[in-house]
Formats: sequence, structure tokens, C-alpha cells
Amino acid sequence: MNRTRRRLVAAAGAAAVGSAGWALWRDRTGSDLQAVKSALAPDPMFPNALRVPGNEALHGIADVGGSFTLVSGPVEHEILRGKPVTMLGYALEYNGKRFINPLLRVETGTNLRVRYWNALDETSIVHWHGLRVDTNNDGHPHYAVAAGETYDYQFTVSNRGGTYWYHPHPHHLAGKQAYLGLAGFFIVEDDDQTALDRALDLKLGVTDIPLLIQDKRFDANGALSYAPGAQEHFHGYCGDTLLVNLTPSPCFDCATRLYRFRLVNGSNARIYRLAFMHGEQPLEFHVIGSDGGLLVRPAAAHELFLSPSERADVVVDLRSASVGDRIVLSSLPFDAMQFSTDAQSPHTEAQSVPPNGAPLEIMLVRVTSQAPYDRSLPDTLSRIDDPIIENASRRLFTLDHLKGMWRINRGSYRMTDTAFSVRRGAREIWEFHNPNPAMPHPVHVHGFQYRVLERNGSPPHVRRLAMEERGIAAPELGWKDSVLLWPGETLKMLIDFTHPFAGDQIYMLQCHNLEHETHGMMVNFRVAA
Ligand SMILES: [Cu+2]
Repeated sequence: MNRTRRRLVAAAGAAAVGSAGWALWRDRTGSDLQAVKSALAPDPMFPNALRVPGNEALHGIADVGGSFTLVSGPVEHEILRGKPVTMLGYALEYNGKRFINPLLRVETGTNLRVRYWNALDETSIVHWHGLRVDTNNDGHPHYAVAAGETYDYQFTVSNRGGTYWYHPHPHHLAGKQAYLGLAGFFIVEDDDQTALDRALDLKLGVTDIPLLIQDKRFDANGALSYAPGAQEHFHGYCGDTLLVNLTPSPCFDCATRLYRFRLVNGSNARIYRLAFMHGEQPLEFHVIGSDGGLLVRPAAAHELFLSPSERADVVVDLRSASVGDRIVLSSLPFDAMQFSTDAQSPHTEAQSVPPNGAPLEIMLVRVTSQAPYDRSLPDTLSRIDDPIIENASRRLFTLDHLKGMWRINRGSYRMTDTAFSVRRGAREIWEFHNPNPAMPHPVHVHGFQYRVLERNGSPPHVRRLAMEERGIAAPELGWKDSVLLWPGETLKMLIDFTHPFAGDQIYMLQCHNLEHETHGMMVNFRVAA
């Protein structure tokens, strides 16, 4: 075990730390919410410049390799204009600057040694969502460290290039801590990504824009408010304010060229039906990547569902747009199939909060300048071998609930139990069944990316987005670690349990509706050496 747990003695990020420990860091160095500065006046509906990773301390781009320390603690930040408040953030000292929730960018093959220092007042641990790491580095809640303690990670990033992320994973507290601000991008680079950057002249933070989409609630002072009522504990906690990279009512100014947007759903429970609306018309875009990196080829789409923890990389073509065009990244209305009994209304207890499935306007993409640009999307982006299903064994999972607790195969999570064992190197077809009525569940597997083989029994609004006879949507043509299972659906995925780590490994299978996770919808499983 390379796990170490010890009392913090030395100051890890010296400037941030007094002898008493973590000092509240006030982010006053350029992270104040900015009104849009361009030739055009701020849009009345979207007056705030999108906080773009790399431009300021929040989501600052850190090219990490080797060793670094990541500290979770209270940070002062102005999410709503004129209301600096204390939220939770991950802090990183990088080249003499201090970043909050840094965007960690690494080349595949990089060896990382990360000292995680928990400066919260409760236990926590970091989960590297989507990364192929061993048990000791996965952020299992069993390894959560107490306030003031540290945890040392050491792993090699072996994933394909793509958009991953990191967030807390302590038992019963992950939903609250993520909601209060703890989440960051983890971007892996590889040859395919570099080739695409060159082909399209893309630059991270300029024309390649990660978008962390979250819905939050605020109290009267402008602080984030996490206070689910009984129904919200069961259904999930939705917010009334849409944020992108912690920017409310964001505006992103563009030129007439191609842009890559890395869409990440960092919400606790809200599902989005994303479209780029030009007036009443959804603009065609191309899905180029999913949870586990680039697709083989771009897939044209007009909309996609993105459930909590899923990622979709898309390319939006503004070459034929005109200066002054307004394109609104929106969530179109849909039936979110929120199960209710007489005792449990499907709607949130707070009347001002739009329910899951309500139409939302998320971000304005505004065309403000002409650009000479002669590039177009390559036909081929990457290589993905067909899944090998011969000799794969089958394993069934049913999702349901009992007495206010969510269950997988009739069990709710117990941290010390292991629900089942898989043999290292085995290929298995995992078949999930979600009854109807029920709720949609984003199914996340730790440690392994998988391939979606087929969806059956989909509701009409899902079936109509199917790219192929087997019922799967554009992002599911690639590698996935989270996939949304709608009520009434049966979904099959293929997982190859080959891994390079020594000994037995314990991973988790969970629902990424974080209130469902908190209320039992998770199991441990063993990959036996
Ligand atoms: Cu769920």
C-alpha cells in the first residue's frame, strides 16, 4: 500500500498556510466577475464574461507532472457579482500563483505524485473521475482522511487523451462537498489530441473551451446553499441558478471559426438536453469525444443528453455565422421521468427551482468578430477497436429503491462490503435494468472505461436520438465511464477487466446522481488478481 496518512507538519503550500493551518484564501487577484468587454455592449440576459480556464485563478491551467500538493479548503470567491462569499475549493500553488480548482493538464504516460491535504473541517478524499488507477489512487471513501490530514497519491496517467475531472468522494459527504464548490477539470493529452489541435488550430482556453455546467442555489448573502429537503434527498438536489465555470449568466465571445467545447455535467442531479439554439433553430454540431477521449469520427447532432458526471466534446462551426449572431447553449425541455409516489412529489420543495427537464438557457455564445479560417473537421479523429463480445460473461444489475433508500441488486451501500468479484482480465457484459416508473440514473463505474453495446426499451425522447439500430446516442459510440439509464431501459455495456496493477483491486459502481449515491446507490466490487 502506498497510502500514507499522517498529521500535517510541514507547510505544503507555504504562502497559504500559517502555523494554525489553512488560512482562508481571498481570491482578489483578477477573479472578480467581469462584465463582458468587447466592441458590443454586455448582453442584458447574459451580462457576465464566461470564466475561461487559464485566464484567472479559478480553473487556472496547470501543466502538472511529477509532484504537487492539492489542498481542499474554504476559499473566498465572488460567484455572484458584488457578493464575495466563502465556498469550498481545491487550491494549487503553480508557478508562483495560486489556482482554485485548477485545470490539471497532463500528457498520457505521466507519473503523478499528488499530496492531497484536507483543510476542510470534515473528512474528504479526491476521486479522479474516469482515470484508470488502482484502488489506492481511486479515492475510495474507505481512504477518506480526517480534517488536517494528508493522503499521498502516486499513479501513472494511462488514459487516452480526453476530458476527465476530479471531485470529492467521502462517504455521505461527496454530494455536499461537490455542491459547495469542489470540482476541477483533468485534461489528458495524447497524439490524437495534438493532431486535432493542429488540424483545427485549437488552443485550450482560447478556442478549446472546457465548460463545467452546474446548477446551484444561493442564500441571501450569495453563498452556496446545500440544504436538501426530504424529497430532494430522494430525487436529487437541483438549483435555480445555472453556472458555467462558476459564472452566472455567462457570455462567451467568438469569431467566425470552429470551436471545441468540452461539456462536463458537474451538477449533483440535473440532466441537460443540450442544444446550441440560433433563434428557434438548433444549430448542427459535431460530437467528437465522450468520457474516454475522441470518437473514431465526428458524429453530427443537434442535441444531446448529458447526465451528472458525463462529458461530451463537441465542435461548433461558426464559419458561416455573422457578427452579431447570438447562439444560446440551452437545455431543451424533456420528460425527466421523475418518479413519485403519493408521499413524494416529483417536484422540488423549493418552488423557485425549475424541475429536472425544465427548459433552461445556460450560456450565450456571441459572434463578435470575423476570422480568416480555412480549416475543417478531419474525417478520422482516432482509433477505437470494436468491442470483443465472444466469451464475455454476463452479469445482471437491477436498480430500485426501498423505504427512501436507493439500491443496486437489492442492496444499499455498505462501505466495508464487497458485493461481487470479477476476475482480472475477464471481459464481462453488464446488463442494467431500470424499471418504469423509476428515475433516470447515471451509472458510473470506477477504474475502467467501458463500451455501450445497446439500449433497449428507451423512452421516445431518447430513442429518437439513437445513431444506430442498437439504440445508442452519439457520445456512446466512444469510451464511457458514466451512462444514463432511463426508466424502462435495459442497457448492456462491455467491460474489459484487464489492468496492470498488482493484487486484488476494489472499485465502485454507483449512481452519479449524488443524492442517490448518498442514499445507498453504490456497491464495492473486487477485481480479483
Ligand atoms: Cu440514481
